[in-house]
Amino acid sequence: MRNFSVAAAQMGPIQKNDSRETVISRMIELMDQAQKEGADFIVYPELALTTFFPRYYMEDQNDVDFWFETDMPSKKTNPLFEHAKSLGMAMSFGYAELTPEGRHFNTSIHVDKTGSIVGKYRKVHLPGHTEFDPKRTHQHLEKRYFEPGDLGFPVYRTLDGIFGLCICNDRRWPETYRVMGLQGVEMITLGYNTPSTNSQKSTEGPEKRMFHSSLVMQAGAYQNSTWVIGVAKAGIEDGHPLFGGSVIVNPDGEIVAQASTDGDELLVHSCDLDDTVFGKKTMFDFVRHRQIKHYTRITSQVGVELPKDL
Ligand code: ING
Repeated sequence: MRNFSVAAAQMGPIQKNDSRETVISRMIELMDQAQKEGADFIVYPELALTTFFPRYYMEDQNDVDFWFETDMPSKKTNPLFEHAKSLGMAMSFGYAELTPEGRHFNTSIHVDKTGSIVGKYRKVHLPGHTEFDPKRTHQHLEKRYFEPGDLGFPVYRTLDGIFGLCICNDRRWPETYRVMGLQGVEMITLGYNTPSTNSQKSTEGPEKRMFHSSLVMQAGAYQNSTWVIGVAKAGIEDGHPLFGGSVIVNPDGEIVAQASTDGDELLVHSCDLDDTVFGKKTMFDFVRHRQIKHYTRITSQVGVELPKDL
């Protein structure tokens, strides 16, 4: 038994004018509630410190950099780190990272109970576009404001198990889970900020969005026999709706807890990392079943290449 209690801390909307301090106090409130409910580890969303600013077209780099953190922890985020340490609570959360070299990433970290950053990840799959697109009901400019992550999909040992991170759009790509699965991952934590409606396809509403979001996390969990914790930033941010649907998915791909609101909401569930063992020893015992000589297209091709004789 390698049991511990996870709190998926879904966050409601963060408005453009909300200060980092206001957000940090909301995160601390959720952490206190998680502590009361016996959680050892709290998981916050993608870009948890600010509104989802990639929905706005900006040209002035100073306007863009306003949304980024140059230090982690910093004066503004230290209270969160100190509070977690005082409670002996591990945590993971996402933020916009501006490195000393001036590089911009959509980043997530895992901080252990002693306050050390034990895991760091920079979002690899950036959705959306780089220039203003007048055809869209709202912009999605992650390709404009972030570079693709340069850390790969690392795993790290903490809480007596093997953990990994990914972020939002990453959850839609099977490669994300498999690369971590091939490193023995037992729990993947991810945050997301997903618009309720498609800016290009008016027929796609929140139900379809929610279906796809759960589908990909359940598949990733099952196909790699790992826990997946998916945590939304939800609600209406300055008129732009994001959907919730945060989930805790077990290594069988079953949703064991799901958010029912679009606000700040805590899901607490006891997770046993040993629940990953059966799948890794049977159906997804990769070394016994995978035939990699037939998989070469997956890393040798970016896009579709029709066979010559097709
Ligand atoms: N958000 C979305 C996501 O992958 C998106 C991007 C929007 C995908 C709409 C599909 C449809 O959940 C982020 N931040 O990646």
